[in-house]
Amino acid sequence: MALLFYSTMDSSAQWRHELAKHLPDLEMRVWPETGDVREIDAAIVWKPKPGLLATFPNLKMICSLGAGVDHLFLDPSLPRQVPIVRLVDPYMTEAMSEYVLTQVLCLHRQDLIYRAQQQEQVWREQPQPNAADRRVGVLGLGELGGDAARKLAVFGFKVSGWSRSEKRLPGIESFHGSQGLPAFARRSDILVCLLPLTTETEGVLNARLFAAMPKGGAIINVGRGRHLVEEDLIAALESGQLSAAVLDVFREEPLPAAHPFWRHPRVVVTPHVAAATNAPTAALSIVENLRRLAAGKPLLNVVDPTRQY
Ligand code: NDP
Ligand code: OXD
Repeated sequence: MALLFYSTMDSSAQWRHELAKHLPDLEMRVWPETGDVREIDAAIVWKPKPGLLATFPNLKMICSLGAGVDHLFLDPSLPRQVPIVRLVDPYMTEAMSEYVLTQVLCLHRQDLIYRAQQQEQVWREQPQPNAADRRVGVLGLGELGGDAARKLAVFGFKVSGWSRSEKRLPGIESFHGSQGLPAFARRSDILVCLLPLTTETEGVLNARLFAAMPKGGAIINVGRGRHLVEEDLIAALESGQLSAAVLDVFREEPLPAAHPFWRHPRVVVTPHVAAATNAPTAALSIVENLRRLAAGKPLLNVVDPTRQY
């Protein structure tokens, strides 16, 4: 089997090493050294150049090097008949939940206010609600959102979640569909976005959603930058409708130097690090699918191209 590797990150040597540990006979070709394109059976890719995947006539599987697959659907010539699989890695899930818990706890314990007070040498106690009085809403109850929601509930927060399909998760109030979104927003003091980016979810973090949230609420966006309508966030922060935003993902990455988010006192910026792909553990998910492909068995973590996730 010949495998094509393409990534915008300089990680091919590490991936070659990790895959060879499990599949020593695997022939991995790193773009642009593809050799005979007819020999490529599978591709593992991150942000492939539009048009690239269509050049392999015998491609049988496309693996995303991340949990998200929106980077693939940007390609108008993506070969629609080829199954797409994505990364589901317990290590990544734990990392994401760590990030979400860290940021929710910082917002809950008013870290931004105390940091600002320290700058001014102000010794002032802020009223502090208990976790049980803080309502946290998680948009997206999949692999990542589901784990984060469960762990937030363990900390005692009042947790709810929003998904496309109806869910019953112990200790988590569940909402679904567009009809469930306003009620979900109304009970979210802190709202975490862990949705995939699709045509339906693009721009979901907008003025209407912010207006439905309790005054002084906060958002954490770890999904994708295009979930957020940036000017609506700035306006909601200026009006006091929202008190803070934690952003890990952006419409343009790296975030341009002149972008107002860098200097906004109520915005926390991190450089798309909430849950990075970790080759040693992520390789296991890819190896399992390569073995299944070779054996003609059903693939795992297959994306539904009509839903785009
Ligand atoms: P999943 O596919 O497992 O879960 C997606 C969830 O979103 C599901 O609960 C799904 O509902 C819900 N959803 C999708 N579309 C809609 C919709 N239109 N309305 C309501 N709910 C919807 O994805 P993951 O949890 O694995 O990953 C989520 C995203 O996190 C990734 O796509 C990626 O963009 C982002 N990510 C960010 C990282 C970072 O470092 N910042 C790292 C890794 C991922 P249902 O359950 O009903 O299908
Ligand atoms: C991913 C990401 O989708 O890192 O895995 O954003």
